[in-house]
Amino acid sequence: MKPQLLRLGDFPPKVLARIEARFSCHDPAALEGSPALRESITGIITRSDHVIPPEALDDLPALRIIATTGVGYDGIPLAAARDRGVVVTNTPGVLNAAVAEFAVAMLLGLLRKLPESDRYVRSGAWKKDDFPLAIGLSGKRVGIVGMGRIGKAIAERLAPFQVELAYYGRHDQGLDYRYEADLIKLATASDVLVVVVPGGAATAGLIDDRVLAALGADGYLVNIARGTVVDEEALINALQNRRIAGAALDVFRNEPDVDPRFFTLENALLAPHMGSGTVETRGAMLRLALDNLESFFSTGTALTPVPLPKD
Ligand code: 8YV
Repeated sequence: MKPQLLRLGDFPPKVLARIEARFSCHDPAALEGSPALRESITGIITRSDHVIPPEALDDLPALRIIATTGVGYDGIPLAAARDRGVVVTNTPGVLNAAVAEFAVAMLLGLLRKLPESDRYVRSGAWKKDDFPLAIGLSGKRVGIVGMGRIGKAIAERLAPFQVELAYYGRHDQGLDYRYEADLIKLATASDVLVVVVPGGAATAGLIDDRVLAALGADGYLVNIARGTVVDEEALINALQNRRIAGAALDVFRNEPDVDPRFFTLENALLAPHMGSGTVETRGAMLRLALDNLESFFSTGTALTPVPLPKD
């Protein structure tokens, strides 16, 4: 008998079909009024951009594993999982290239005014006046906030653009790029900040009005991490008052209900959390999530478990 999974978060039909080829997959509604089904659930499959409240794990006495299709696990109640002896897995590594190249694409699009240029040509404005000059990337000082696997992949892709790279993180990793232990100092010495730290309580509001002020009126922000990492009120205010030059954002608080004030900002490039959104990458993420489940159910060990909090 196939292991019984609870599906939390939306999955397209083709993805569901691939899950159901290997597991029996149920949505929360199917468990309502069915104690027997609820008691048969041994795994949860979810998405990293879906937040699971701790109480969702209640009344699942047979739950043993939560597998997310994504590298971020800030939406998973880790302490609740730990307390219940539940393993949590993510899909690290397989999305580094996709997310990194999208961060570079957003930065170039922002600096070179790509969205505006497309609208300009389509509108016929080219017949009336010149398109405004943009900003080049070459020679700029780029500060990477969070030098994990994806941060490193971004740095590797930016280096050929002849930029000056520096980074902020928990410790100096002895890389070829300058390490800055003080985020304000990094922002002060950067033309661009690329935010790629993990989401969660430890990074909530990390990019606040002080950091934005240090980045300055000629500075640009790229957020490919989580919406929670940025103080959105401070960012909107900085963009509205041009206290920073622009921002490219792939993530927002309360996705997909993006704060409508972003929609009127000409110095913001907006994307729908699509950093890992390529056919190849989402396929690899799903495969790894399903392989984690299969490995765990057949051997008792997962392939890529995440560390659970000790206290
Ligand atoms: C999302 C992401 O997971 O991997 C992550 O942490 O944020 C993205 O890849 C994507 O929405 C698919 O779940």
